[in-house]
Amino acid sequence: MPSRSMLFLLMLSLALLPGCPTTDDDDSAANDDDATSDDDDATSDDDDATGDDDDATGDDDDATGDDDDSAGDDDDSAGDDDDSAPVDGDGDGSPEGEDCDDNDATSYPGAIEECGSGVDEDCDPSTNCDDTCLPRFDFATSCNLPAPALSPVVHWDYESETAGVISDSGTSSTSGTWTGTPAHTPGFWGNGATFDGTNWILAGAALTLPTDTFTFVTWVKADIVSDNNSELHFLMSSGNGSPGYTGAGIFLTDGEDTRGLLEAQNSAWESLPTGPTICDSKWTQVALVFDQGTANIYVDGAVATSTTPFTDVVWGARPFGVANDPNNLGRFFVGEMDESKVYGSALSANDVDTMRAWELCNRP
Ligand SMILES: [Ca+2]
Ligand SMILES: [Ca+2]
Ligand SMILES: [Ca+2]
Ligand SMILES: [Ca+2]
Repeated sequence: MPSRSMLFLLMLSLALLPGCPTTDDDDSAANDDDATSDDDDATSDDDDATGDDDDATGDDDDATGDDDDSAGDDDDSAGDDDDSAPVDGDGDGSPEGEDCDDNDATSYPGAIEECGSGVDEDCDPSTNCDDTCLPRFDFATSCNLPAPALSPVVHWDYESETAGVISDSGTSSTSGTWTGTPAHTPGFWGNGATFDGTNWILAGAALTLPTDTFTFVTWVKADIVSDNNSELHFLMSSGNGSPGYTGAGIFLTDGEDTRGLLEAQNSAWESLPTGPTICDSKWTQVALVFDQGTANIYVDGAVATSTTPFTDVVWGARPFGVANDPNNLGRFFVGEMDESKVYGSALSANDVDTMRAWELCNRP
């Protein structure tokens, strides 16, 4: 019969036999020094290597690419945000971060600008038509058009003048001299010119233009309630009235009405075609196009065509000018103009439209 001491030694030797598993980490070190896949120490770090997150610290310290903790951040490296779906607060299809106003479903990248809304619909502050008469303008689509390939005879941009003389970037180099005080104010494109009834600009002579095809076009902004309320407030004119029944021009009447002036001296013909109206105190494009007897007046793409039969214009000797009639200086214009141009050809409706769109898209 084994003694008591022999029994103790037997039990001790069984316990020390190799291969007998120890399932708990029963030391006091901070490492998990067993080989099982659980983290059975108490130090709150995950010190095993099995790839599962079996601690309680709330961070995802494995490398499996999933976000298996409960924190609100995406702390894996899989490239997707697997914590939560993208937020589109206003349901306009543009998620938070991309949408400039995720509480307004009318604003998102690529939306069409509503002019005068005071809202940046297309999420691009540089594209804005609020100061124009247009109801809306699609910058995303219209601004893919190329620049119109047109060479004006005269282009007065009103950016500045030297000693009261405004230079011309058109092919005729027709400079103009201010009567009264020059007034350059922020216009449609850079600076424009402001006319108060005591100032206007005249060139030294009439323009040399074809008698059967030409175009006058300018941006205009005028108070249609307070100003230009009588007849004949000239925007642009050339060769008008010397001798009588010569030249051409475009003017405002009764505040908002546009009209053309076409004179043919040989038969003492005069035609005063009526165009569309302008709106109040916002920039609008106005054009008079004469094309072999037909006169078209455009206001922001709306057109009125004169059906009055007319022959070629006869150019007289009165100088080209803006904001007054060189034949009668009581016919002044009150308001603002910018980018006034004359062409020695009849622009098409598409030419006029394309020019307006290009200038809207590219103005500084
Ligand atoms: Ca929005
Ligand atoms: Ca807007
Ligand atoms: Ca915009
Ligand atoms: Ca300008």
